[in-house]
Amino acid sequence: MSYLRTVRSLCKPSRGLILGSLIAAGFANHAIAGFIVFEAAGATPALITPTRDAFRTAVGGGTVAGANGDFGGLRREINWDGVPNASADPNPLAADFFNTTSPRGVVFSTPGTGFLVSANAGGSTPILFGFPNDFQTFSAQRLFTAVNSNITDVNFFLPGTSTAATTSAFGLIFVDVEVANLTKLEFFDAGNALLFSRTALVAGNQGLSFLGAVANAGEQISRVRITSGANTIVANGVLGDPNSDVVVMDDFLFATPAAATIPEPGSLGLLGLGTLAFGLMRRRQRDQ
Ligand SMILES: [Ca+2]
Ligand SMILES: [Ca+2]
Ligand SMILES: [Ca+2]
Repeated sequence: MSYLRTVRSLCKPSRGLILGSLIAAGFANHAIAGFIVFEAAGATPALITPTRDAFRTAVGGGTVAGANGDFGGLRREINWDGVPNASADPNPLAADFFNTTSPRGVVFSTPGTGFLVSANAGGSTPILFGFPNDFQTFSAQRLFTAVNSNITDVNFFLPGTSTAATTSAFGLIFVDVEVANLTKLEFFDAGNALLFSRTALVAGNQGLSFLGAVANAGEQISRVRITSGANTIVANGVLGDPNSDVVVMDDFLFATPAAATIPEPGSLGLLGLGTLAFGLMRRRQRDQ
């Protein structure tokens, strides 16, 4: 199954409320932000590939990566598969691996204790984090997870630098989503205001779920929070809680992080509207 739809996912405030918040805050375009959602779930990679491909097209296209997961300067991917053994299970993945060793403009953080990329076959560490009956790959052979937490935060930088940046689109593949409304994506702006939130489709045991969204009104995503199920991976073959849904991740796809621009294109019109409303209010007060 697959769905493509535009979601006005947050509030739909009345025009008066919008104008009120515009006057109070200067601009508040997140309140009427829209994102184009791409989502699909299925038992095999083939069932979600068309939706992944549609997301790729929406973010600039390309199917063959250049250096550092770069697709024409427009977008990036991380499939984890090229991570060396020294940075894979049982060894931790450095949080800034994909902005230093392989600069793609993302640095991870978590309330947990770190990150793991799963082992390749043929070594002494079991593949798929030691759960071959729960996980599979979308892209072979490696998967990704936070350790001791179901939360991964993704912060964006101009690739290879410490200059904070924003993206306009983010999507990923979840593995083994079995319970609804636990696994989700949240996007935040530079002021930490929530721009977008959506839960992943249930794919069943060992299934794959794609969830991504593309800004369609100039929204600038400063941080993505990924909530992967409710369970945690403690170490290879060890869960934090045997009774709740464990979910891990495969491919990340995102628009190449770029320097934030202020004001945003969508804000210009709103700012003008706010100024107009303010002017009208003052004129009305003056006329009374
Ligand atoms: Ca499972
Ligand atoms: Ca992979
Ligand atoms: Ca699960």
